[in-house]
Amino acid sequence: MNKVYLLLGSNLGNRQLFLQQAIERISGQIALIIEKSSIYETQSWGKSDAPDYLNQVILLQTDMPARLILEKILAIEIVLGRKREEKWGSRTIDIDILFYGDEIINEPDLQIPHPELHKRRFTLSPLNEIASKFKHPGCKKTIFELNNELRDDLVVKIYNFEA
Ligand code: PH2
Ligand code: MG
Ligand code: MG
Repeated sequence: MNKVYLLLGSNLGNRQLFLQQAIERISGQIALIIEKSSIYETQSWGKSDAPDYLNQVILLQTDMPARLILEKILAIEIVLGRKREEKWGSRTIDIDILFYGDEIINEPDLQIPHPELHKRRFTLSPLNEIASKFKHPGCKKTIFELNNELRDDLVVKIYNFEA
């Protein structure tokens, strides 16, 4: 079984509900979720005028091949109203594969580990909460180390739910 870490993100509509609906569909269609980080509210990275995101990292344990996981998450994104219009455009839901065990995959449409994860506080903060000892299979550093070396000034804070 592989440890698969996914990043969820939403900055349009009822953000918290989109994360919750993504989690329900992922656990029904891909694999049971072993662990979830807190939800973080994060400043938009790459596009400063976009609304703040909610981000969350989840851990699955599965033998499902990475490509099949990718197909399923793309289908879930579409069902939850994702429209792809511009790079880094606002979205109801984005689901990214961060790690697939210690595998390194480099294909045009599937790159694992996620090639930008070490540069982004909105990814490393939730990841560090549940996977600080996990070693990045490319650079061999732990998430804890990557998080300490990170230079990203965008604001990332734990989100306090409004009931
Ligand atoms: N996703 C992006 C681009 N920028 N910024 C934040 N805060 N959170 C994201 O999930 C995010 C982003 C591209 O996928
Ligand atoms: Mg993304
Ligand atoms: Mg994506």
